[in-house]
Amino acid sequence: MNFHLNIILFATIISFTQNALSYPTTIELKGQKDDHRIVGGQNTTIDKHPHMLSMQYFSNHMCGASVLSKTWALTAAHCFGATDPLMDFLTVRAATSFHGQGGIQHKVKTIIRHEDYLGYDNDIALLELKDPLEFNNMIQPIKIPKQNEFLKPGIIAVAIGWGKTENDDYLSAQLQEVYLFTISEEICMELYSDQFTRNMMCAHYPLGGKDSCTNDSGGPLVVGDTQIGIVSWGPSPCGNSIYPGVYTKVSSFSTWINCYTGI
Ligand code: 4AZ
Repeated sequence: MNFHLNIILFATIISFTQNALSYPTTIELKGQKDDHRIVGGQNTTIDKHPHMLSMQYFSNHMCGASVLSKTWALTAAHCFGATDPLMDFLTVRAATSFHGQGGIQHKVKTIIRHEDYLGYDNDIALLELKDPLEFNNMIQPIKIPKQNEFLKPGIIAVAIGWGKTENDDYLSAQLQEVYLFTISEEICMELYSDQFTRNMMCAHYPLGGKDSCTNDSGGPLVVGDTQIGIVSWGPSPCGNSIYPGVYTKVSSFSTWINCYTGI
């Protein structure tokens, strides 16, 4: 275990030094030990992440989702059971920093779960909206990578969501962001063996204490202007220093997304 931790720490320190000049890292380095939001994150606002959606059932936040176009959103398949929910009560809330107020609710017309979704493999779903979103400074589409585009390990990515803040039962009223580092597939495969597949990727904070968590699921992990991951699964409690959070690797599904959406 120590061996793994050392590798991760070493890789992260190396990549951190490489990226230190080009990323906003001061906040992350402080560690924020007394602030346990979204497991180590901080308040943020929708204008900084205008692709962010709250997926809601009977007006309760369930999962994150992201805007791909005016009529398509991306989320995780595990946000749904095997059968469809009552579609009249399934909405995405756009243009708000608070899942419980403001913004605009759009009904979901269709849920497309990945055909090979099983356990946590192929944990991806598309939502077709009944009425198109209107883009503005609080609603904008996010880019997705090219199919099988290589993902550099050790780069900084931001996870956002209204999920559990302290491994307890409370959602965060305000949108949270947390800066994490991507990890190589080899390291993640060693840590999770058979549970980890080539359709997944990992991200963590090497000291622990920063992570996505329950109800952040389906939300985006973003590098620059591109969504590289979808919050999928991870250790419980969240924020483990050795076992990283696991995300659906979006670049494994770009062709699949294109088939349904034309994007
Ligand atoms: C969850 O319970 C969950 N740290 C989602 C993501 C992560 C952990 C748990 C990743 O849905």
